[in-house]
Amino acid sequence: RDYQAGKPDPYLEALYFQFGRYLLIASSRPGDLPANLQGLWAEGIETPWSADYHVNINLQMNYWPAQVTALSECEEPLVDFIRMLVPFGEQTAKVQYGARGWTTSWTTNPWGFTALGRNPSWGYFPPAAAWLCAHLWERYRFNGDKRYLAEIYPILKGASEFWLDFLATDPKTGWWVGVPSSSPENRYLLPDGTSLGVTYGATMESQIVRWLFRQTAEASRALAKDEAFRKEVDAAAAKLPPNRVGKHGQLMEWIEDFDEAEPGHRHMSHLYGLHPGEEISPQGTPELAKAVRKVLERRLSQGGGHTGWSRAWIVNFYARLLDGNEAYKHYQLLLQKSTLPNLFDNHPPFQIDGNFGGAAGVAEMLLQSHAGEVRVLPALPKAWESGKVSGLRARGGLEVDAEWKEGKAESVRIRALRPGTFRIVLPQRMEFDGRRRAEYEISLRKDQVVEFRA
Ligand code: FUC
Repeated sequence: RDYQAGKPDPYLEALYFQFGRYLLIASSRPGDLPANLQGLWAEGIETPWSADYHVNINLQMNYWPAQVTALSECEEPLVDFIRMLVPFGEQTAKVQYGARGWTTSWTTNPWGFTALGRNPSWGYFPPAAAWLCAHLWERYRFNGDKRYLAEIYPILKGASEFWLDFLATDPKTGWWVGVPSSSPENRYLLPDGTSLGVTYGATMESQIVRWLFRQTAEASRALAKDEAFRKEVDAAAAKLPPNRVGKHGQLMEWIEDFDEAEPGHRHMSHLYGLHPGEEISPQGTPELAKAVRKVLERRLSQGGGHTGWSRAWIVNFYARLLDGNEAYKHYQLLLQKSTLPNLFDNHPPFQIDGNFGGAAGVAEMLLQSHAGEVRVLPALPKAWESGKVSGLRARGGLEVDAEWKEGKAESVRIRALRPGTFRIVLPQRMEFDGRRRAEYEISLRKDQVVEFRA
């Protein structure tokens, strides 16, 4: 209550992060089903949204903290669940779309439901399967296990085959687009004011499918197999619509520069390319990063971020924009406005995704490892003046500890869980091996530890 009234409480902020990890440990153990909308703490027989697995953000968000906060085992139920879905998704691809491969739509369940929902604006979302595949791929980036990669490769390939069959050529631009296509649960306005949910080539879909194609190509390269298919998906990735900036300076959510029917909508689907995707970043694509910021400002000025998971996603977005203070502001709002007295996330009603998304957001503020570099303390807010963290995990197989005082890093310790070459970006110039820099390219042996000092 004190925190909700504005009293600072760094202990509570740290506790919420650890509580998120605890909830994943308690609700997602090897051999079980994955954590559902309420983790496993659903009250009653008839539960909100049937305690199911929404896959247009919610199930995915549940697993955002798994790898980065060193809970890889807790992600096993998700991997098993995706494997279970594939044969059902193959039938759906064949019967509903006449396509190869597999797909699923906005929600699913332990009985392999992969068909469409009854309303196209929310019930129709074929990129969900490709989004789940991103979790399989990210897991490989953390564990580097080629045997695991060989097992999941057919799942990635099947999801890619679906899109190779399903995409159509836009006669105006020549781009390959999904048609019909939707931006989860949002609607757009035609010039005459008509509001519609379905279009073609929605931005989120192109981002997800582009990443799927690239992951599939990279997986085939890592396994040194399937060269012909690799060429096909590589070529297809280049034909998808690019990200574009619209009349408000915003990243366009749809293939045309439509306005949203609900400008403060909770889903910010077209920012997928920034997070959890990685094709947009302040370092790599500064113009698009600016357009992403515009989307966030517009959504927030119209009441966006009102559900717990939506607020949690915003923490992650600002962390990826390397804006620690803004990320922190939304972390505070998550705890103040969308958290119940027992620390469960409040959609409302109670829904667990915000707990997991919030914990992942904190990790994202302290360590990032996408787009080819490892960034230590990339979005440290002013409010966390001094502190320390240990045991975070980076893609490529690193374990990272850091300590900071008065907003400056004092020491950073990195241990390689397997050999590799890494580009490390520190928050400021720090000393390592007699050299003083903010960026290092380092090759590490397994179990090798490197330390950077202020
Ligand atoms: C998605 C969201 C809702 C809710 C539901 C369970 O459809 O749009 O806000 O979280 O899943």
